Amino acid sequence: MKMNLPWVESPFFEKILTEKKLSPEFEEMARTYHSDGYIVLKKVFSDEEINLVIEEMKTKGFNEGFNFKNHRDSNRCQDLWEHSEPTKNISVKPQILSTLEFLYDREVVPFQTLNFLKGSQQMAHSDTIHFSSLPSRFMAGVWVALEDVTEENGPLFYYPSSQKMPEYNFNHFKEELIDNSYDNYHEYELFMEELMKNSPYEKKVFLAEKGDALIWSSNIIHGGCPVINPNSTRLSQVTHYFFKDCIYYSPMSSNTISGELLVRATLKNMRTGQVERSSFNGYPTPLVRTYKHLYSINAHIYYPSFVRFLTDFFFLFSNRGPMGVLKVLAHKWRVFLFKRNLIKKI
Ligand SMILES: O=C(O)CCC(=O)C(=O)O
Ligand SMILES: [Fe+2]
Repeated sequence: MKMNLPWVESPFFEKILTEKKLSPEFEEMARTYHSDGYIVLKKVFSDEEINLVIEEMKTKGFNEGFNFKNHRDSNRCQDLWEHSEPTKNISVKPQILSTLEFLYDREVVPFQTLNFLKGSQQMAHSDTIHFSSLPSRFMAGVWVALEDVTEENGPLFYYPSSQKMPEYNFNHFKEELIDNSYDNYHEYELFMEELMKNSPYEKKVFLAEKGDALIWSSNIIHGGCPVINPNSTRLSQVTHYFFKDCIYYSPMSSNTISGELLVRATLKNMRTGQVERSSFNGYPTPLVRTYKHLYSINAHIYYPSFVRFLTDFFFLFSNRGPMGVLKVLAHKWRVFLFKRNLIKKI
């Protein structure tokens, strides 16, 4: 029975597993991922691969003199891969990509890296608050130890099997019908903390050795333990992955009650360097911009196309300039050809 879910999260998992006729090793991997929501791959990366990344973190990611266009603070830098081949190589390592494609049965789209100097000490959360997909759950994270992790330097923690819970966002506990924003994030963290205290799930920590990787499913609850030794480092790299042919959005900045979603319009596929466009299972999706970066998926309400064109044009022009307008026009042209069966893929 096919569903709009990754097969490893499907209620028909056992049946699909039998049909796949996998080797015992792969069967075991799929079973663990299905039940626990994560798997550990030991020693995937060599010291050489990792030491190159550590060097780039020093000379680029955390070097104030280096011109870095993405977000960074004293402990965390985002999308170092755009400036660093070794960082990108960790994310696109064939063994990681093929494992993800085995688990999700769709082409994988690596789209974000985070490099940490020290333990993040982040409170419990599910990454689906930041990145989600439609069909849901086509997202995964890979956490890589760039040095050994102990109880001292703030290991990653996680709650096995917690991915089976619903995907919570602000609209599950806020009374008003609001547009969400980062300002509400701490409330979400407090909600999650309370939720996990009252849940049957048990906290585990990942005492990784340099070169180990942990693949986690989109909705597993995780965070960073307190750093006991304040002088310790905890060098690590996280990559977030989506999968092809989904609508990619951020629940944290969406209004999930009114169905207005912050659809990611600038998601860059690390494998191609190209923007990855949203679609629902490969079918073009009628997105109507309702306010700033919010979109409603709407096939029926009459919205004269010239009005849509004008509002989109002014919005795009003021946010992304003439090149942004050209790129969207090129995309619309491909959608036009796709609808007429003149091309197979958008
Ligand atoms: O590395 C950690 O401590 C947590 C990182 C995390 O939550 C993430 O990157 O999604
Ligand atoms: Fe996270």
